[in-house]
Amino acid sequence: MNSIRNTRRRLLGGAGALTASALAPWPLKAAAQAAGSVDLPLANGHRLLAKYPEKRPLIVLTSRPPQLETPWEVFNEGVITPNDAFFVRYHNAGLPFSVDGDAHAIKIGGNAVAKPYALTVAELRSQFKPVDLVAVNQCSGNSRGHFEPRVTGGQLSNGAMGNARWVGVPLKDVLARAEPKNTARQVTFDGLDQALFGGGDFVKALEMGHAMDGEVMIAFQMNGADLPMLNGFPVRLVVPGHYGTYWVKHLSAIEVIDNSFEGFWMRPGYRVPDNDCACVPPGTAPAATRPIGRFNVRSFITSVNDGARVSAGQPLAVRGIAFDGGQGIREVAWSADGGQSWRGAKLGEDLGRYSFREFTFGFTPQAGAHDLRVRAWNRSGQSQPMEALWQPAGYMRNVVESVKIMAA
Ligand SMILES: Nc1nc2c(c(=O)[nH]1)N[C@H]1C(S)=C(S)[C@@H](COP(=O)(O)O)O[C@H]1N2
Ligand SMILES: [Mo]
Repeated sequence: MNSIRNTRRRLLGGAGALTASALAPWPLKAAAQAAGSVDLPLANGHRLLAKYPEKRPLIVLTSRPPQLETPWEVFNEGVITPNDAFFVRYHNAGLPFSVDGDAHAIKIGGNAVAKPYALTVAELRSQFKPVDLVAVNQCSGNSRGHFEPRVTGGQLSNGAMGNARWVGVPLKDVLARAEPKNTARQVTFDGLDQALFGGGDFVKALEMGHAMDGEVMIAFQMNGADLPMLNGFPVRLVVPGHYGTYWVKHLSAIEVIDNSFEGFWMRPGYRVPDNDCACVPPGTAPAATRPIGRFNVRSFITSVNDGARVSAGQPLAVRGIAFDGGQGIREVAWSADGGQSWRGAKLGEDLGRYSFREFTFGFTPQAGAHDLRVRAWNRSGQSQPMEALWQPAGYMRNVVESVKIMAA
C-alpha cells in the first residue's frame, strides 16, 4: 500500500531537497535543461528547446510560468500525443511542485449546493464509475504567432494542442453527491497553482447545464498513465470540444453558484467577438464579447513541411490530422494547386468525435512548385475559411493552411 502511495506522490523537479514552500528555490528552472533550438515558421520564431521533468525537449515560449509548445514532428508520429510531448500552459508562476496523488482533496461547495463535501483522489477513483474518452486539448491562442496583423500575447505556432485518451469520472456524478439546489447557475473550478505576482488566481466557470452534460470529466489518467505534473497531476478537468482554458489542472475546489462568475480569466480574459465568425475586421475591437467556447474546424498536413523538396515523378504519400469541437470530421479535401481544384482525402480510424482524425492522400508531383492545402468539414457542415479570420486576442485561428513544396 505504501509503495503504491509513494508512486502517486509527485515531486516536480525530482530533487530531494525540494519543499512545498512557495519560497523554496524554483525547481523547474533548476530541472529544465537546455536542449537546442528551433525556428518556428513565423517572424521572430527562434525558440529554445528545453527538457522539463517528465517531458522530452519541448519548445519554450516562457519558462516562468512554463509555457511549452509541442515540436511539430510529434503530430506525424500518430493521432495520440504522447504524455512527454504534450504541450504545457500556465498563467501564474506559483505552481504546485509536490502533490500526494491519493490524499489530494477536491472541495465541492458553493452557495447552490445542499451538501458540501471533500473528495480525495483515492475516493474519486474508488467510489465512482470511470469513463474514458479520446479528446483534443487546444489552447485558445494556438497559432497566434501567425496572425496578420500580429496581435499581442504568446507568439505560438501550431503546437499548443494535443490529443489524449483521458480516464476520469463524469463531473455530473461528483456534483450530484453535493445535491445542487435549483438555484444553481454556474460551476467554478480552481486548481492548486497560485498567482505570485498579481494577475489573479486562475479560476474558470462553466454554465450549470454544461457542467452536468455527462461529458465534462474530472480526469486522473492520460494515455494509460498518471497525468504528468505539468499537465495537472493528480486531477484535471476535461471539457471535450472546448478550448484548453476550461481544462483546469491540479483541480482542488469546485463551487456551484447561483450567479454568474466574473473573475479575471472569464472577463475580460478569454472572450471572443460575439458573432458567428468570432472575428472582426483587422485592427478593430468587437462591440460585444462572449466567453470562448468550442473549437472550430482545423486540419493540418503533418508529413511534409512548408518549403520541403520532394522527388518529381515519384508518388508522394501525404498524411495529416483534422478535428473540430465535437461533431466529428466528415470529410477532408486536398488540393495541390493552391485551392483551385480539390479531391477527397481518405479518413483514418475514428477514435471518437473529440479526437484528432487522421487523413491520407497521395499524388505524383510533376517538376515545379506545388501549393498543398487541406480543408476539413465536420458533421454539421462547418469548415475552415480560405482567408484567415482576425480578432484582437489572437484566438481560434483555423484558416486553410498552405504547404508549399518544390518537386525536382
Ligand atoms: N490550474 C490551471 N489550469 C489550467 C491553466 C492554468 O494556468 N492553471 N491554464 C489553462 C489553459 S489556458 C490551457 S490552454 C490548458 C493547457 O493544458 P496543458 O498545460 O495540460 O497542455 O490548461 C488550462 N488549465
Ligand atoms: Mo490556453
